[in-house]
Formats: sequence, structure tokens, C-alpha cells
Amino acid sequence: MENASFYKDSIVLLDGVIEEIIARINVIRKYKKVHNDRDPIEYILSRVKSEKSMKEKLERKGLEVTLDNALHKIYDAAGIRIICAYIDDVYAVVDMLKQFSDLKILHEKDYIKNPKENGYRSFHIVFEVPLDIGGKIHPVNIEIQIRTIAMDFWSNLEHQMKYKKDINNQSMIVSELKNCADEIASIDIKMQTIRKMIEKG
Ligand code: 0O2
Repeated sequence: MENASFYKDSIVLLDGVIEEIIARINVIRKYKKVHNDRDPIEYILSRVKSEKSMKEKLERKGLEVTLDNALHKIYDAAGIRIICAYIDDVYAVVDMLKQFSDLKILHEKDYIKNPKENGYRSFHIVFEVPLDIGGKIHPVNIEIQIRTIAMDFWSNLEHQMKYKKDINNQSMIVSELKNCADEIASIDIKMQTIRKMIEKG
């Protein structure tokens, strides 16, 4: 319970929203499986943002380090990452999530169609979830990141570099990572095309 001292009682809401959304998604996946429908998801990861990372983000955004700001001005205190094999699966998951009619979309960023300058690709969507606890509704924000295995592979390595302070040849690494991101994007498209050709027979 490393985070409990910072999030206090709200840790229950953050853990709760993650559990609820993952449970809902897993019901749909099971339903698809029994109906021989394609399950677009490979696996799901989740976390409550660590106290250290939340404090750094609040400071980076020029916000006072308070619980209220962490819960309401930063949208990824609760986060889920959904990993898919193919790009069209990413968009199938986005459509699946948008069908939860009680969830309110607060933000949506398509970094696959519009990659970041460093090459980062992923689809981000922030929902406000009405968490029902004993009949009382608590609106809780959750950020869901949806990306392919290849995009995830890239972003994990790039994330490591960001948090490492003293790296030699940083500019060379940044440029190599950008090249890798472009190659990965092209491989993602090729793999999807091949899969479609195989499916068509
Ligand atoms: P952590 O440690 O992963 O939680 P920001 O763009 O971060 O100032 P915002 O509005 O939350 O603020 O942006 P966004 O685009 O929704 O990004 C939120 C999260 O997406 C980040 O959280 C990262 O997890 C991931 N992300 C965004 N851009 C990049 C990137 O260039 N590289 C990698 N590897 N991940 C990225 P945190 O809090 O930054 O980090």
C-alpha cells in the first residue's frame, strides 16, 4: 500500500475504477470468445500512478501538490493499458470502450494517426466513470492507453530513457528511437496486411 499515504481513502476509488473497467472488458472478451468473435485484446496492464510520479507530474504542470489536483487536474492517477496485436484491433477496442454508455469521455488523443515528434504512438482516452459504491455515485477519472505490442515495446524503452538522468549519446539515442518508431509503424501495417490476406485465404 505504498500509495495509500498520498491518495488516502481515495485509493479505494482508484483501485475500484480499475477493477470495474477491467471486469467489464473481460466480460465482453469472454462473450466474444463463446460467439467465435475475434478478441482484439492480447493483455491488459493497470496501475495506480505512484506517489513519486504523481508529484513529479503535478510539479511539471505547475500545479500545487495536493490530492485534489492529483485526482481532478491530472487524469491518469488510475490507468489501464490495453495491448493489442494489430492496429485495427486498437480501434476495435476504442469502439468497444465507447459503447459503455454510462462513461463520459473527457479527452481522446490519437497518437497513432498523429504520432508525437519523438515517434510515440498510442491511443489515449480518458473517461469519467460513475463508480457506484453502496448506492452513492463517485465520479472517478481513468486513462486508458491502447496500443500494439510493437508500440508498447518501443514506448517502454523510450520511457526508460526519459527517467535516466545521465545518458551518454542522448541525441543519438533519441534519433535511433525515432528511426525505430518509424520502422515499427511500417511493420505494424505490414503485419496487419499479411493477417488480412491469410484470413481471406
Ligand atoms: P508515466 O510514468 O507513464 O505515468 P503529458 O503529455 O504527460 O504532459 P497528459 O495530458 O497526461 O500529459 O498527456 P498524455 O499524452 O495523455 O500522456 C499521458 C501518459 O502517456 C504519460 O504519462 C505516459 O504514460 C504516456 N506518454 C505520453 N507521451 C509519451 C512519450 O512520448 N513516451 C512514452 N514512453 N510515454 C508517453 P506520464 O505521467 O508522463 O508518465
